[in-house]
Formats: sequence, C-alpha cells, structure tokens
Amino acid sequence: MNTRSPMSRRTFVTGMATSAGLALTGCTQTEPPTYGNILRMGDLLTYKAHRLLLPSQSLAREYDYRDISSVPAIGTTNPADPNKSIFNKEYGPAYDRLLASRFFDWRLIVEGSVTRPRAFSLSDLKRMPSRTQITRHTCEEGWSAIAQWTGVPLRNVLQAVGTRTTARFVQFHAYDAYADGIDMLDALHPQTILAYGMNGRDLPISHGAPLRARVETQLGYKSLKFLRRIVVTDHFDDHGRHGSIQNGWSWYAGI
Ligand SMILES: Nc1nc2c(c(=O)[nH]1)N[C@H]1C(S)=C(S)[C@@H](COP(=O)(O)O)O[C@H]1N2
Ligand SMILES: [Mo]
Repeated sequence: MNTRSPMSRRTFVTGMATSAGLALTGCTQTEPPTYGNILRMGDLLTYKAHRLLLPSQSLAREYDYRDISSVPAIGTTNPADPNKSIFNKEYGPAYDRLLASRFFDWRLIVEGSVTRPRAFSLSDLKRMPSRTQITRHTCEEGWSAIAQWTGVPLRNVLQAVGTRTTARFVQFHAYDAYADGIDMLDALHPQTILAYGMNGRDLPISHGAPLRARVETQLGYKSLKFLRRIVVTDHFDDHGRHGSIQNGWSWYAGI
C-alpha cells in the first residue's frame, strides 16, 4: 500500500522557497529577519524568494517627464499637527520650530554601527553626489503615482559615516511617531535616495520636507517622510507599535 500522499504544489513551492532561503542564509550576509511569529512566515518567504531570485541591484523602472502625475499626500502631512494620529509629542513641536527657520537648523543624525557618526545639514546633503529619478510610488492602499525625486543616494551617506562590517539594517526615524527599516541590500541600492527635491522643487511639507526616503524596491510605506535620524544596526528591529507592522503591514514589502 502506498502510504505517501502525492506532494501538493503548495508544499513543493514552500519547500523550494524554504531550502532556497536556507541556502541563501548560508552564503550571504543579509540573513532574513526573524519575526518569531508564525503568521509572519509569508513575509519571510517573500523576502527570501526576492533575495534569491532578483539581482540585488536590479533597477525599478524609471519614467519620462510626461508620465509625471499628481501625487496624493498620505498619512502624516505635517508632523506639527497634533490632530494627526501618529503625532509625536516631543518631535512634533520641534518640527514646528524647524519650519519657522525654513529647516536651517534641521539636522539629519546618522549613527549606530558606524565609525564616524555625524549630523548633516540640508546643505551638507545637497553638496554630496545627487541622483534624480522619475519613479512610480505604489501605496499599499491600492493607488500609485509617478513623480520625479532628487536626493543623495543613501549609499553615499553610509559611506561618509563608515558602516561597520557587522551592520545589516538601516533604521529611519521620522518627526511623527513613525519608524521603519530596510536591509543593507536595499540601503545600498542605487535608487534608494534621501530626497530633498520633488518635481524640480524643494520637497513640499506634505510629502515629507525637508528630507524623505525613497525606497523604490518596496511599497510606499517604506519611504519614510520627515526624516530626523538614521540608525545603522547589526540586528533586526521592526519598531513594534511605531513600525509598519502595527498596521498589519509586512516589514518587507518588495515590489
Ligand atoms: N513619516 C511618515 N512617513 C510616511 C508616512 C507617514 O504617515 N509618516 N506614510 C507612508 C505611506 S503609507 C505612503 S503611501 C507614503 C505617502 O507619501 P506621499 O504623502 O508623498 O504620497 O509615505 C509613507 N511615509
Ligand atoms: Mo501607503
């Protein structure tokens, strides 16, 4: 009697992804994060499959000027507004003061697993190499929009502060109570930029002034607006109730 049931397609595919993931773990530095929660296994599989199947530096599609569309402003549109649900009591009022100085006193702190932690002014960042790209923003809510973004590649900023060899993640902290992170592969991706310009002008307040992340390889919620601080870490951190997982969104949202 044959006691072995035929392997279902799903078991097969899952098995493939899992062994591929294990193989990947063995050969690269960017081991996938551990969520410690079985419901998050799907994210883990997506992460492993993407990391295995997609060339790590393959570019997201870039568009032409005539493709530029209007872009709705979503989530926090001004961190100084106490009526917003993710208002931060400490940094909201600080943002209000920075607005008054037209971001002259604003600094981006970059620290953590780096050899030369530093605070960058907006003009420091504007003096660094820049990249301009016309890309499609895809929101988890189902809409997408195309805009032109100008900024400094995150990899140049990471070079300037000297990431340690143990560094594996880059965490973004904003002026609202929102924080999120990406792995080193996405952080070093040529299209991952810290944008201070949108459609040829200064980044508008509602879209994240003075500086926002553009992570073109993932869904829109990974592109944090209103950046305040970047922390390079050796370990995974999903930021609990300040992170995307509190919305039921996966930490990894590759597209
Ligand atoms: N700090 C911060 N960053 C954020 C958000 C937010 O509420 N606060 N919303 C996210 C979501 S869900 C999307 S779709 C985009 C929206 O960017 P936009 O307002 O420029 O369209 O920003 C992302 N980054
Ligand atoms: Mo979104």
